[in-house]
This record gives sequence, structure tokens and C-alpha cells, in this order.
Amino acid sequence: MKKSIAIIGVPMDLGQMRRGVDMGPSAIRYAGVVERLENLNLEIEDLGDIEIGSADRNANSENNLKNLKAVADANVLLASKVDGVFREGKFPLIFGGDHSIAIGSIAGVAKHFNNLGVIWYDAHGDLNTAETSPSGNIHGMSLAVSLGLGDQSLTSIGGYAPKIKPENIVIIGARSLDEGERKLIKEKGIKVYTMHEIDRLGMTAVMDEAIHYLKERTDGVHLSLDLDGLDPHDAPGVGTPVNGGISYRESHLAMEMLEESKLITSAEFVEVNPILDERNKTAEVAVALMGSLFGEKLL
Ligand code: 6HN
Ligand code: MN
Ligand code: MN
Ligand code: MN
Repeated sequence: MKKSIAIIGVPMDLGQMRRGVDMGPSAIRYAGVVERLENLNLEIEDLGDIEIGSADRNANSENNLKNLKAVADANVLLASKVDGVFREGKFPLIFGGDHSIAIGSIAGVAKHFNNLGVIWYDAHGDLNTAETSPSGNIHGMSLAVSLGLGDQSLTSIGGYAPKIKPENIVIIGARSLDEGERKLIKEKGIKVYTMHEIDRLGMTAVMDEAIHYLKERTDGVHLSLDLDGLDPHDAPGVGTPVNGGISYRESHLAMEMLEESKLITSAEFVEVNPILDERNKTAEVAVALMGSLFGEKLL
């Protein structure tokens, strides 16, 4: 059967403070994603964008959770949209927007599996809570929320919590972790391949291990790919760049290995900010990586 993919855009920029990331979905479409995937003989349907409400960005955030209501509301919509895509037997492919949208993506996906796994490809852990966050930005909290940690208006989205088990998570590319995040990683025993392991073992071994690890314990895997997982030389259009990241080629290799593994059951590409980008380079990288993830071959 021909694989059928449904694209959902989420022009969310309220999970952090830099403007422009709301244009990420447009930039990714402009970079030719639909044509690229259609060339792989996939059936693509673009469902358009989720509506994002407004928020008073200058308001003092109560509880160290900036724009909480607007972020929660949009994620409720996203969760139900993703749920609908799954019910139709299609593969949800979500474009951000900042990484706070993983809350809704995972909420919509997780109920369709007994044991969802998550690959969190990111420079960051996004494992903060209001208590540990240095910024109050919800894009730095979305993985914690999916573990059931954080404000109830976020953890309860989709009507259940937690969405995932700590042992079903693999973080790849981490190189900027806050104190509270390190503590949580140790406490929960979350599997993390930092840049150190990627340097030391090489991407092939890291992905082999990650795939094997998730295959053993999960029945579906959501790929949450934050473009800042890549090195800023290769993906400059992101709001929170961190030097010393994963290269373009290593990222392709990772996507190719995921494609071979047939592990991935939903995916999102987030944090593309065209205002901070160089001639849409980061959106083009995102689209190229999607090409590999969905089976593009060099020869
Ligand atoms: N992201 N750890 C920092 C914070 O504010 O919590 C940065 C988070 C970045 C989040 O890249 O999706
Ligand atoms: Mn992130
Ligand atoms: Mn990040
Ligand atoms: Mn470089």
C-alpha cells in the first residue's frame, strides 16, 4: 500500500521569545517539501495550519510559564488534529513552529500506541518545568510535559497523562542542559546521546544503539527533530543555536538509518525561523532530511 502522509503546520511562536519562528511552516513548504515527497511516490495531503491564538507577550508571566493559555489552547487543537490523522491511517508530519508544539503532537499520537517511543533530536533536553526553567519558555519544557511533569493545563491535553515513559525516550545531540534537566535525566534514567557520545562512537553506532533500544521496548516511535540539534553552520535559522552540533551529513545518516529501521510512525520538524536564517537554508535542510527519512536514496 502507498504510504499516505498528512502535513500539519503549526505557526507557533509563543513557546519562546524570538519572533519569526511562526513562519517556519511556510518556509518549509516554500522549500518544496510536497514535491520532494511526492517524488518518492508517497501520497501527500497538506492539511494547512493550526490556528494560534494571541497573547500579550509583554505580560508578566505568572508561574514562570510564558503565554501558557495560548500555548495550551493551540496544543489542544493540534492533539486532536494529529489524532484524526492517525484514525485515517495516515502518517502525521508536523511542521513548527517552536518546540512547545511537541506537547500536542505527542498527545495526539501516544494514545494510538501501548508504548510510544520518542527520539528527541535536539541540542537541548526540553525537560524543564516551571520550577527549573531559567527562561519561563514552554518550548524548553515540552518533553517534561509529555512525561507528565508540569502545569496541569499542559500535561492533561488529550485527556490523559503521562504520554510516554522515561525509558522510551532517546535524546540525541544534547549539549546544553540546565541543572534541573540533568537531575531529571539521572533520576528517570533517560537515555541520552550527548555530542560526546556522537563524537566518540560515531553516528552509525549511536543510531544502531538507539534503534535497537527502541525496537525492544516500543510499538511506535515519534521523531521530534529540533533543527538546533544540527550545528548552527548547517542550520543557522533557529532561535536557540548552540555550537558544536550534529553535522548535515551525520543527520542524513541518522534519517537514512531510521528509514531502514521502519521504526518511525510520526514526525515533526521544529524551530525553523526564517528571519534568523540565511536564504531559507534551514528550511531546505529540514526538507532534505525529510527526503532521507522517507526513503530518498543517493543512487
Ligand atoms: N528548544 N533550556 C533552555 C530553556 O529556556 O529552557 C533552552 C530551551 C530551548 C528549547 O530549543 O526547543
Ligand atoms: Mn527543542
Ligand atoms: Mn533545541
Ligand atoms: Mn560546522
